[in-house]
Amino acid sequence: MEKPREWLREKSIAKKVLTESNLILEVVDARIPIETKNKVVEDLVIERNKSLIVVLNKVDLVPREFIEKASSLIEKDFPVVPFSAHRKFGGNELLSKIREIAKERGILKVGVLGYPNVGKSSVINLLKGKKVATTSPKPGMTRGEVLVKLEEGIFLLDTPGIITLEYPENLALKCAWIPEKLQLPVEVSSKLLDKIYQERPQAIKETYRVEPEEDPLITLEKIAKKLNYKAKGGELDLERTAKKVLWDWIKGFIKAYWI
Ligand SMILES: Nc1nc2c(ncn2[C@@H]2O[C@H](COP(=O)(O)OP(=O)(O)OP(=O)(O)O)[C@@H](O)[C@H]2O)c(=O)[nH]1
Ligand SMILES: [Mg+2]
Repeated sequence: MEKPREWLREKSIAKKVLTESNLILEVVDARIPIETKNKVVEDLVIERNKSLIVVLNKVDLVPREFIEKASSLIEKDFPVVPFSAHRKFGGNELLSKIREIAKERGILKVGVLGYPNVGKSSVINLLKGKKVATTSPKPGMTRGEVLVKLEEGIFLLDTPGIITLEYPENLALKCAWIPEKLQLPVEVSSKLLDKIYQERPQAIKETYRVEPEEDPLITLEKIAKKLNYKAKGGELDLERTAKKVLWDWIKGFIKAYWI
C-alpha cells in the first residue's frame, strides 16, 4: 500500500501543538467515537501533564442512548462533552469547562486536535459565536494552524487533522480521507458496507432503499442499480457507486454508528 506523505508531518504537528497548548480539545466523531480517538495524542498529553477534554461532536447523528454509552466509556479516562456544532449544542458546557481550567492554569492556549473532518473548525466557530475558521465536508480543509482569541486570556488553536501512521484505506472508513484519492474505492466501500451491515443494516435500507446483503459487493451492486450508475458499456459503475457511498458516509447521510 502507498504510504501517505501526510505521515511525515503528523507526529510533529501533534507535538508542536502540545508544546504550545496547556489544554487539548480532542474532537471525535460521535458516530465512531472510539475509532476517531487518537492514542498517540492522548499518551502525549499524559506524558506532558496537560489537560484534555474529549468533544463528542456530531451527536445530532446518533441516538441519545448511544451518546450515553460512548460518554461513559470515554469518561473513564477523560472528561467528555457531547456536542453538536450543527445544532449549536454543548457550547456552554464546553466553555465553562475551558474557563475552569483557565482559572487554574492562567493564560490558556487551547489546541484543537482530532482526525480530519471530525468538526474541529466547526467546534471553534460555535465556541466563538461566529465563523472564524473555515469548514468543509472535504477532509483536510484546514491546512496550517489558525489562532483565534476566544476571550481575555483564552486562545484557541485550530489545526489540520492528525492521522498518525494510518493507511488511506483505514482513514476513509473514518471519514478522514477524500474518496477520490483512494486507489481501491470499491474495496474500501465494501468494507464500510460490511461494517454497517453488522452494526446497523437498516441504515443501508433507509439511505438507498435496497435490502442489504451479507456480501457487501452484492449490496454495492444493488445500490449502483438503484442509482442507475452505469459505465460506458452499460455495466454497473461500481467505482462511482463506491465513492458515492463513501461521500454519503462522510456527509452523515447514512445513519450508522458503533463503539
Ligand atoms: N452532522 C454534523 N456535521 C458536522 C458537525 N460539525 C461539523 N460537521 C460537518 O463536518 C464537516 C467537517 O467539519 P470541519 O469543521 O471542517 O471539520 P475539521 O475537523 O475542521 O476538518 P479538517 O480541517 O478537514 O481537518 C463539515 O461538513 C461540517 O459541516 C455536527 O455537529 N454535526
Ligand atoms: Mg478544519
